[in-house]
Amino acid sequence: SSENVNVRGALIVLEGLDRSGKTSQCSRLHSYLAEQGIPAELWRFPDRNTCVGQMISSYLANKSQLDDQAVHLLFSANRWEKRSLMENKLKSGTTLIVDRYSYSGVAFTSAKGLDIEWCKAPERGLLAPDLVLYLDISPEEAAKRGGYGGERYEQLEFQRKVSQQYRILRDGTWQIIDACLPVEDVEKQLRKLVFDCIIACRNGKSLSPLL
Ligand code: FDM
Repeated sequence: SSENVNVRGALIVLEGLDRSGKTSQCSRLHSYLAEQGIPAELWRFPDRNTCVGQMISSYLANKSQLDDQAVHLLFSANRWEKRSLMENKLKSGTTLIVDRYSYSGVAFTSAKGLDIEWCKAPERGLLAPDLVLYLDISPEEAAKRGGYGGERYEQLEFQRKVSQQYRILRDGTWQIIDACLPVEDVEKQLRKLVFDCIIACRNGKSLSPLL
């Protein structure tokens, strides 16, 4: 019906440590939404396809060195360069399922010892997610899952620090999901939360900037 013209999509972000299951849950959610006939796209940050993304990718692969501040700002710029497309997609009714966002930016850089407020500053003004889903797993459990890919941050000691920073960042609006439950149980919880969020956005919940 013509009522659907102004309906917007939801900005849904999945966060968590490496090996928490984010990426596979993102693609499960995406298929679920497709089955439901809900327009949705799968996004991820860093987006390694842009020029900035390629610099980040080479840094993560230990093929280049950058100061902590410089790479932090590249990660942020990588979100800024996608901001207007993101807004257009959402306004045209597409839901975005995003694998990592500003919270990864702040958690990973502040885990290196940089001031958390300094880390947050360049994120202000990006679009605020409608829903943050945190796949909760201890660094030790995550490490047991194996398959750390050998990129720069994929080490237990560092993941412990990242985990602490995520703890500082979470607020009452985050949905914390126990990532050690069977995949199907995690999936079931995520489906419900995502579905409800999409309905809330359709019913007029407004898009806002990240503060
Ligand atoms: N990462 C990711 C950051 O340090 N800052 C950011 O802003 C983002 C989005 O990059 F270790 C880190 C987190 C992870 C690495 O992520 C690459 P993927 O999900 O493995 O591609």
